Amino acid sequence: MVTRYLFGSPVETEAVITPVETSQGFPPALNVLQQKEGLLSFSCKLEEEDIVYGLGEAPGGINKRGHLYESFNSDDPCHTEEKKSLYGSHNLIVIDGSRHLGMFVDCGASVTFDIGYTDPEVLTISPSVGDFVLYTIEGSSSEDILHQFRKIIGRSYMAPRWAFGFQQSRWSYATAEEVRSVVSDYREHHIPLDAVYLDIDYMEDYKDFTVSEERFPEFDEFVREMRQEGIRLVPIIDAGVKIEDGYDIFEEGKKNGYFCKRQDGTDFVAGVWPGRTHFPDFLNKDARRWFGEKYKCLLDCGIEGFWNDMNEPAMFFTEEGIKKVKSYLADFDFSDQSANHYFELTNQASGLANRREDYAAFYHHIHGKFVRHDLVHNLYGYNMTRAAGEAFEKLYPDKRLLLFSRSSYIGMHRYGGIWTGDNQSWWSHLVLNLKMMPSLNMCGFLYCGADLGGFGSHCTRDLLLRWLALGIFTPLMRNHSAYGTRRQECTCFGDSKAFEGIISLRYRLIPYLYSEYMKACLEDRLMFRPLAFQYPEDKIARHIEDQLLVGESIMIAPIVEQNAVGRTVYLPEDMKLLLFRDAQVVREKILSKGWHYFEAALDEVPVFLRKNKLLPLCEPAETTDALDFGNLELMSFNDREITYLLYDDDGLSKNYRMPGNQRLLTVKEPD
Ligand code: MIG
Repeated sequence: MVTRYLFGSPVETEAVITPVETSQGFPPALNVLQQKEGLLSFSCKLEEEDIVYGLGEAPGGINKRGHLYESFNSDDPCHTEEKKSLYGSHNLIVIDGSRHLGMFVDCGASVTFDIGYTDPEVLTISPSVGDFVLYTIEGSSSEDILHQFRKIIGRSYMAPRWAFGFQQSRWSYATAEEVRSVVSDYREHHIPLDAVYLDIDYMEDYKDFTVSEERFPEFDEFVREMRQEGIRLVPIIDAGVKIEDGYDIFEEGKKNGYFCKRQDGTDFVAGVWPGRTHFPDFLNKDARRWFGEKYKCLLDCGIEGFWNDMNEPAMFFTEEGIKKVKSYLADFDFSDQSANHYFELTNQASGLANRREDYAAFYHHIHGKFVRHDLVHNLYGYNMTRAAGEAFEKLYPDKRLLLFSRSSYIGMHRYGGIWTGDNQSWWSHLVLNLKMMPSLNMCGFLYCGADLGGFGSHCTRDLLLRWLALGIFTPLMRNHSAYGTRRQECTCFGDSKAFEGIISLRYRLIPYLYSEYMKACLEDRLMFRPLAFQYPEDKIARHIEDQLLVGESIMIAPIVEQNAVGRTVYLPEDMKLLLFRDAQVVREKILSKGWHYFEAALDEVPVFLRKNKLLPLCEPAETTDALDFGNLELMSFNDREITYLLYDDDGLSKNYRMPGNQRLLTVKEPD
């Protein structure tokens, strides 16, 4: 049962789209505290056995207990353990243990979640403003609660099937020639590949919806050429619009008042990649329609997918910030030799980016109201992606396009997916990728993934191989790396046979992964689940954080430690270990419920098949378009006749419910 509590008069976020009855008064399950005038906090006791799930894209474990989190979309490329915020704000949590209770704080401003951080036995939620909606969700289990939640926020975005292929990115492939050479390297090494990303350097001076004539001459021809190679190009779109006379996007936005404003009504200015930019007012529906339609120029060139970046929005500096530093420097007292004085000096300059003061210095026009940005900050990236999603719906009502975003809020899950931003080539970020998947699913984000191999820092061969061995299970499977780091394409680490094997296995798994993904979308369920959801009575399974169920048939237990040749795994029931090398099973073993140690070399991928479940595999191919779902090998470990519902559609249109899309696969009882 979902109950809605309204506080003050919040801006409508449209995260929840199914009407929910509003209750007067306070939620009975929570203590309501007055932080200060007009500001409320909600708290409740955590019992020893309670696990707290949720928060989507957040640092920390699957169990969020013990930490402090702040929902405030942040462009912070250093995702260390103590961080409170990342790029998305997904204010859903579920208490699971002594009781089952879900809470969703629908609020575009900062919200703090103290989940047993200050007091290990107390959970406190503190919105930074008095205007918000709180939903409580009661149910028989966490999965039941999450299912109810997903029902009220609406169906998740569904990516086209080609977006399940392997995708290669880098900041940047700056010329058509460079893209061609990446593609031909992959083809030469027989490593499957479906898409190549265009980062900011494809544009003319970082201007949205332009393509550099010099570096990508005859762009539509080039897009066509790549399609013939089986490759889709996916360009980046940044939030900031370059201020430049004669640039149509700038001129139109200025003329129509579509940019965010300062309090005095002038267009707000921030420094980002193109230099001085304006931010489109994505919270204004007219501006949203205008910006969304701009994607058409690239769609008309044959582009079928986009990634929206810098939409927290990220700012490198503002003129106001620089003025402040300048005046600080002008008054700098050289006679004061204290360390604090020195630290203050360095903080001044390094604190220029993404200042909270700057987020409080510009405004949106929302349904006739002038709303200060920091009060709706977390909705910005969501609405940029919504702008694109709504335009696609109009331009191509029956075509699925690829769309995902860096910054997000619940509600955006209806328009696109997420990549989890600027991680690093660190083993700990491989672990973070693993742990984030179920939390993202809980909040409705099913098409997601991390930069495989890590964005920042220099990646090593062993890290990339182990990371890909996890990445082959995530819907978005993209290798991406930052400017200045070592090249990270799978062809850059000597012998590429191991990469070919792991990525080919991904393609063999697509019938299963795509089925499980589509069913999860259509039925408002999770694709990645903590073990606790499937085995609630199993006290050990309840606390396992480095193994996940992927769909109904398999469990994964990735090796996430440098130099490890194997690892221990807990089986909550009898399972069959399938060890793949070169996309073939090279070892298989039925293991009984309990703890086991297994080994897997760098070129091997372990998959645990659940008893009486079926795993369909197709033949590998170099692109998703070449996969044959009609010719499947059925892996099973069964003592009775079993079936599997395969979801298989054209992968491109929106005819999800066609009767022919579901096919029952059967394996007979063994003799
Ligand atoms: O300030 O476009 O997260 O994926 O490669 C960096 C360049 C801007 C941040 C994105 C990253 C992308 C990079 N962008």
